[in-house]
Amino acid sequence: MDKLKEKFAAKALPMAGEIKSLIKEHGKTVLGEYNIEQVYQGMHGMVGMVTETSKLDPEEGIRFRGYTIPELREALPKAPGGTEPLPEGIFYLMLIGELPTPEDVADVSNAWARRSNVPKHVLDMIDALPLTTHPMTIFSAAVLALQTESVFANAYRKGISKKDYWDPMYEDVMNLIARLPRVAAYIYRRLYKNNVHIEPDAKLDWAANFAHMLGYDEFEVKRLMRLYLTIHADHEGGNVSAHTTHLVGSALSDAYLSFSAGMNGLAGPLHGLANQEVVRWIFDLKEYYKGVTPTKEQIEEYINKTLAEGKVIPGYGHAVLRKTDPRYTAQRDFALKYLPDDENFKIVSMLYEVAPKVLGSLGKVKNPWPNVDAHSGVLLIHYGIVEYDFYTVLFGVSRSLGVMASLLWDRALSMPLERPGSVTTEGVKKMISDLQSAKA
Ligand code: HAX
Repeated sequence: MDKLKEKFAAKALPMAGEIKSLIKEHGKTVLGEYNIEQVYQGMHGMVGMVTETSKLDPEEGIRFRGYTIPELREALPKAPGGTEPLPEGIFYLMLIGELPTPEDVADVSNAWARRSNVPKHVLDMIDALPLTTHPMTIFSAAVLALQTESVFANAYRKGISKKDYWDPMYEDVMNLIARLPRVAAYIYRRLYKNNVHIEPDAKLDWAANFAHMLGYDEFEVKRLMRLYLTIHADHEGGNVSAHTTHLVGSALSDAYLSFSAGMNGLAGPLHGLANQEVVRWIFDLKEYYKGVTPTKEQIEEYINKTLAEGKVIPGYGHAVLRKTDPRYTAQRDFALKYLPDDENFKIVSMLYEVAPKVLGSLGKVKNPWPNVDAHSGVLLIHYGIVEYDFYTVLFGVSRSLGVMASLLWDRALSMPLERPGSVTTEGVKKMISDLQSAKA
């Protein structure tokens, strides 16, 4: 048995009992109120689920098990000679709730290398899709095709006690995460590198092996990949990809079915697809100004043009955050250190000076500051990964760490079927008039 599995069981299973008593004693305690606006506008700010892995503060940004991104860039174990955390470490932290040692991280790395085999039918299925298919569609379909391997689905069919659900779910979660870099790299090489594939190297860590299979063996790309896959991992439970994975998983759909559903949400332009949209927007901006690096005034003019066309400025705004996203800041920090003279980074920096002012002046944008997606593309382009339609797949590979850790917690804590209520507008109107008559 993986050491991680033993540690998880020791940590999570007693908590299931604790939660039962907590609900028994305090189940009727009121957590908050909500209003009509929230019901109509995406349930923003309504607390409706429990997520153990991370918590988002509107002003401060994300904390993973209490640690901020700058703290984790310091504290998480790194590859020999590396400067950025290994994503294995953030997965361990989210799952176990404690900072891992280098040995813990090596154990996770080895477990994923051991579990990474992707069955041939999945690669054949990828090969069967037209080359014009969006990489996120292929990615989601490939995850579904992997569902043939679900240990949980198999155990459920054979008959398994509720209290043991977490056990096969652990196997699915680990196997799925282990297989994703190979699946994603296969999609990338097929679409953009003449269908010439690169075999995994089991000696490399998860992120370095991914960079290797994509075709980038340079130390600098591996360094970026470790940072990228760490900071995109989780953003508490309510974001579309995390919430979808959790919701679908609540029907006892296995990890593959749940994660594929989550990825379909990540593929939306208001969520993870924003990273490709940012780059498209920057390239359109450059083309508009005839390929010459635009000035701040021209950037402002182009923002206003985008807004006048009724479009959003991709990479800016957030449903919860009210300050610059610390994931943006971590990437900016990386760029200032390693690529300060990059032309696209300079545009991203000018945008940072101009866009919040313009968006803020509209008076309706609740958060005029940049989010994670405003920065990631220019770092990838700098190192030659220019195929921006693929960027959301990179995000998806990272997001697996958070949503899969959460799904495993869901099963260990016996989280039930999720089934919120809904209202009709007729019902809302009646509620309002009843309240008004009661007051009169
Ligand atoms: N550009 C232009 N207008 C924007 C805007 C932006 N970047 N952000 C918000 N607005 C507008 C909204 O469209 C809305 O306009 P209407 O009232 O006319 O409909 C108004 O400001 C109020 O919106 P809000 O309450 O501030 O924002 P929401 O919580 O409704 O939406 C979004 C949050 C992230 C969807 C939004 O800010 C947006 O569309 N941003 C651009 C797309 C983007 O970067 N998405 C990635 C977000 C982070 C993420 O999930 N990454 O994966």
